[in-house]
Amino acid sequence: MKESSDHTSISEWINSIENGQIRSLSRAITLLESTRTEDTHRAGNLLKESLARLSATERAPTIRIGISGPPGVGKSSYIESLGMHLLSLGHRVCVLAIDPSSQLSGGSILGDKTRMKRLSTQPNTFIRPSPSQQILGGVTHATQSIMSLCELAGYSIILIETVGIGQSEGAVADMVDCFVLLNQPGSGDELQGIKRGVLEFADVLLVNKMDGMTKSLAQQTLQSLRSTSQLINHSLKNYQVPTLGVSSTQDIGITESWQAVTKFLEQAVAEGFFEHKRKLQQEHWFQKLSEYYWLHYLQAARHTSSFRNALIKEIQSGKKNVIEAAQEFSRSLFNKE
Ligand SMILES: Nc1nc2c(ncn2[C@@H]2O[C@H](COP(=O)(O)OP(=O)(O)OP(=O)(O)O)[C@@H](O)[C@H]2O)c(=O)[nH]1
Ligand SMILES: [Mg+2]
Repeated sequence: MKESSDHTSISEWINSIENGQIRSLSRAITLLESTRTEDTHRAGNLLKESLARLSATERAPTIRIGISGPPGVGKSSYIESLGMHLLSLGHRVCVLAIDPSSQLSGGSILGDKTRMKRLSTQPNTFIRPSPSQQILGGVTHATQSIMSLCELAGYSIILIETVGIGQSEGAVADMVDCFVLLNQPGSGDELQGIKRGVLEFADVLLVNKMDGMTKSLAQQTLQSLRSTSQLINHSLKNYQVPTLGVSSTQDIGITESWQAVTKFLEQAVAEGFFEHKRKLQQEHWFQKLSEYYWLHYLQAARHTSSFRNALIKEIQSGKKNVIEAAQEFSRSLFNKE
């Protein structure tokens, strides 16, 4: 009885998300982000039904674009400017922010709505700041689930802001159809510091702040970045990564940057690379979700297992070493009746 009434309310909930009710979408995202064990089951049901609904209807795929770059480079400002341009083209735009460092800082440093003043007041726009709490199992599996809900809500483009801190670009690149990397105007020496590995994730490279006092430095950076980018061996055959200058605050080069993104997407679709990346996204999502459920399982076991407490005592009294005990504990989880 409980299951069936839960099912009905979830169906209604999904209907209202599909009908564009922003509050329903926000509530669903909050549920997916919840770290409470009692919410996990309901979140799983909501997601399951949403995915069934998505695959039952024919719709053009929502395009997922990752916008990354170092802190303060102007990611939020660029998203504001690009978002306004996309609205003018008739798109419905969703902005998500993920903060790979939130597990360390415990706080949200991204998704600052005040940096997106124009965009945040527009209809056909949904902006979701990064979760302020640590999500069990990391943020990435939740972000992919949230993207599906936004797809259900009919957004045609999802822009994901993430701060670039080395390895995090790879995680984001695995979730999106196109990865845009923003660069700071800086000296040639600083440019040397940009890891080749990070550049290799980029489908489009931008140098921001091509205006005012920073314009000439930005132009120099653009020159050196152009020569570096020629060396990038992109996974899409015969693709030269476009490298452009923009000013997010002055709305300069925004249209051209979007043209570069669409050109990349067109070539990616034509060569089957888009489809290939979508499959990789699913594989990555499956992996992250499995880790998430496994962690849940482990946490539940941690609360109940007297065997675990006995093992800890054995470690503390020097009867067993940590490795032996951890292996024994993990095996016991598999072997449970
Ligand atoms: N001159 C100039 N300043 C810019 C431009 N874009 C952003 N800024 C400024 O750079 C600062 C940082 O901009 P944000 O858009 O918040 O940068 P961000 O990369 O989102 O920052 P975090 O989310 O904190 O990593 C702000 O003071 C912006 O006004 C630009 O095109 N030109
Ligand atoms: Mg920002």
